[in-house]
Amino acid sequence: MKRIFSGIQPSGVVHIGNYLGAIKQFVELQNQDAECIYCIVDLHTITVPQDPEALKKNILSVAAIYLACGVDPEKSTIFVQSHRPEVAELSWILNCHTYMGELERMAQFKEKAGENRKSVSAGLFDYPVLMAADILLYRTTDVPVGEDQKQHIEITRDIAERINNKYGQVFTVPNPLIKKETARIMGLDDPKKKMAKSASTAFNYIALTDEPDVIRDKIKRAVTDSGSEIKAASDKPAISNLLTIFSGISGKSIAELEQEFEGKNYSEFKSDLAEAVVRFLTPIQKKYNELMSEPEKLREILNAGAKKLEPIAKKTLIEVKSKIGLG
Ligand code: AQP
Repeated sequence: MKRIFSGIQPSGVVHIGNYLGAIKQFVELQNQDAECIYCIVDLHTITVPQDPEALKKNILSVAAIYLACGVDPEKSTIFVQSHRPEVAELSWILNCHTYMGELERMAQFKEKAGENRKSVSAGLFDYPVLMAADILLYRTTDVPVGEDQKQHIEITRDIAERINNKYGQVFTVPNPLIKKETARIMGLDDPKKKMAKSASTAFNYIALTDEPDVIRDKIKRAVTDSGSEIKAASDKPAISNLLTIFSGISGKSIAELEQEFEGKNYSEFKSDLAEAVVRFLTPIQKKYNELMSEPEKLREILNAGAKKLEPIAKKTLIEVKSKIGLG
């Protein structure tokens, strides 16, 4: 049986890129023959500075987003990364089997550290190893993620194979699950860069919790391309991105949408897209608000999830330590 593991950082508002690249797959997978574990990766979030009160709230907010989008705690295990401390110990062991040169090549680190390499945290550099520890601790077979995380799954595979080759079979080697069509949703303000929670302006993303008028305003202001045709093409990155979002939330194919909007202008297209996004998010937001008004219920679900994972986390750690000669 497949074991699925993935996570989202409680580092700000969850956006439609996180939904289309990751959460949508989380929901689909739980309805297949797979055991699903979805994490709120708070330890990854502190690799860059956080406000403690905001972080506490964002952890519950990501839990509520998971549930509101359809992740069902009866079918999937939902938990907070730091509630299972075994991951930190495994992370150390993996660190000792990872090369500095491998981590220096990571695109996410290069992008997030920028010119500031000397003053970012060691945790930011080590981010992929902690991610590998999460995936390997729970003996994951498949990891649903957006395109930006592909390189981190590759390094996870490399570390797992290296340890398996050296000490004998210890880890399950995981595969990435990337949905080609929605693997990389781009920013509304710049279709050359991915939509990101940490973008410098909120006009970059549509948050799943944005009010209807905010959504309408953001889509109205979204960058477009030259020309007037509603068509997905390499010289039309902005319209292609808006079509991808439209397709992802409506279930209509890009070809169907191109046909539907033939002869219409950008303004009509954007207005219909905005209404489609509002329609899609309204029931999610209603559920989200209900869930956020009962934080104790959310905490119960998260605590139960962490408890359920204790045996497998402990077992993996004992096995790994024994194989490499610890204890
Ligand atoms: N733009 C995106 N398109 C498709 N998938 C995306 N993901 C993120 N951005 C896009 C996927 O969402 C999951 C959770 O991401 P994360 O919380 O780990 O954050 P991230 O990948 O670092 O991206 P964010 O949300 O934009 O945050 P910041 O700004 O902090 O980098 C992952 O599966 C990711 O691939």
